[in-house]
Amino acid sequence: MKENQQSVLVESAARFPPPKGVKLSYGTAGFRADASLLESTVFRVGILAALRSLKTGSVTGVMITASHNQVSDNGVKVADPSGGMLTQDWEPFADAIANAPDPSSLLQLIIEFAKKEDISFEGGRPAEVLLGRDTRPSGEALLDAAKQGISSIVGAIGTDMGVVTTPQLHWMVRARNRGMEASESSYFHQLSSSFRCLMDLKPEGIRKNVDDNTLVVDGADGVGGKKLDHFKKMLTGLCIEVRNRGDGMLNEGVGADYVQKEKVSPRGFGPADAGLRCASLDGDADRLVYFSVKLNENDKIELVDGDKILSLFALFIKEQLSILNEGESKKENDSYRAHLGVVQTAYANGASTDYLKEMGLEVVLTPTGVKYLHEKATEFDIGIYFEANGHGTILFSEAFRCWLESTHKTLLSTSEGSAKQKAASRLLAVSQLINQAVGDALSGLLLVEVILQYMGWSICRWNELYHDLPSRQLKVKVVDRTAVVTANAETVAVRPIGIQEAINAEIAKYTRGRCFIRPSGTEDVVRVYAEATTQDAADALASSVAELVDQYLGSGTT
Ligand code: 16G
Ligand code: MG
Repeated sequence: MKENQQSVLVESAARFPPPKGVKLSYGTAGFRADASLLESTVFRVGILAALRSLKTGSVTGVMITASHNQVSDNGVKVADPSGGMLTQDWEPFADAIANAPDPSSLLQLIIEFAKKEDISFEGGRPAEVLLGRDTRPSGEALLDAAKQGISSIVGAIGTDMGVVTTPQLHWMVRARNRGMEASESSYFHQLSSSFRCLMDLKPEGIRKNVDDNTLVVDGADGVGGKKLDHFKKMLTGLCIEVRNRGDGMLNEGVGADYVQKEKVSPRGFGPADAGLRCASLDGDADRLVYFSVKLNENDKIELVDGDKILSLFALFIKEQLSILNEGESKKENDSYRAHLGVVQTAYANGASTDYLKEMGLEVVLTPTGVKYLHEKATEFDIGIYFEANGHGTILFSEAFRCWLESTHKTLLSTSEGSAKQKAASRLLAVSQLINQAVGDALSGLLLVEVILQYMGWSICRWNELYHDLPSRQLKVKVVDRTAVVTANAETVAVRPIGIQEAINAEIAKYTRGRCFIRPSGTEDVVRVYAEATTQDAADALASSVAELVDQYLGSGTT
């Protein structure tokens, strides 16, 4: 590294001293903390994103958001050139630079890392980073810190994409690296035209349910509600009413995380909405859940969570594949048997996993956290992944998309059944509509809506696909949550020694009992999840296992 580059780094780092006595770590979803603590971290993440761009010769992204956290928090994460999450190999470097105590130790870390990764600061394509932020008031100052971090790598360019949802920023990074236009209008154009295409391909004669014309969306008082309120004008065939568009307090009594965890209606929804189809986005619009308000039961709701969104998607995709493959089994070589798989975590309701397996689908579990599910889903031709909390998408492999495009062309030019050609068109449109970079509440919502119309289903009919097993989640405060070590996608606790046997003994007391523990990646607690055939049984199983956690690891259930 040339001297000039070294001095620019040291001088600019001196403007962003790290907060004293705070240790930050790049958790499941980047760095998150009270916004007042984050300037130096965001500055350093700007450097990291520029280095990642230099290393890969592609555009990367920085998103400033704390998702569903309270408004006084903020956070930052990096989008890799694929549009997905930052490669896990770079996370330890992110931790190291965020915690470097002064400019010279920061410089030292960068020099060593650049050497190890063979990053060249001269001659190659200059680094370019796309920047986005959500609606938090702290976002503007943090964006400036990120820009200064980027420009402390000489020649690097930071392009501000403005206030965007997390999935929009990831989509733009992916688009730029594929030579496409990376703007909000191109994002909306792609979504609305693929939605239109799917709407035009609805089967004739599906009974239109007049009660189901309107979708009411809780925008969490965040960026997603604002964007959807603007975007809905570009959509035909769907009537959307957006509430909580940003006038109230972000994430307070609103949003997908609140609705899914508390199982109650968000602020601004009430008994008058009973029976309506409602959806809720989280603070940065990468999570989506549906719900309907129960009649005469105050704020109680029927929750239609990520598992059910996944099941609806799987049903639709499987149907299109069967249409496409009809009668093809006897022919040789001309039929591509798409490998369809679904990815869930241990939090997926057992009834959903049973339902998917009964459909004949391959179901794989991964640990909690989008980066794990996403990675696994790329192993399929079509990989559908969802967390119960509403974060997920459908990934199409490049090979399958190419096959689909050429099959579609062939089907268009021959007289072969138009049903097949329509199925191919639908799958192609889904691959355009559903965000390939990351879970996206806006694109997910449009796909749900078009499938419900295709099936002629109300939200109640959809919710009847299967009945969730009663479940309970608890968290236990412990001295050291890292003392819990899990295996098999968090379904087994291998540490502390003996705890799994004790948990198994509790599970054995209940019909269809299932229970696991895991250390949280975002809070200083151990989480307990229990499931059984009745709510009382699930509650009892969860509390007895929480007691075990307390016995093995110490101090108090919250
Ligand atoms: C983060 C993850 C989410 C996961 C949650 C678990 C991303 C973008 N978000 O919000 O996928 O479900 O953490 O939180 O990866 P926990 O570890 O505290 O239970
Ligand atoms: Mg989020």
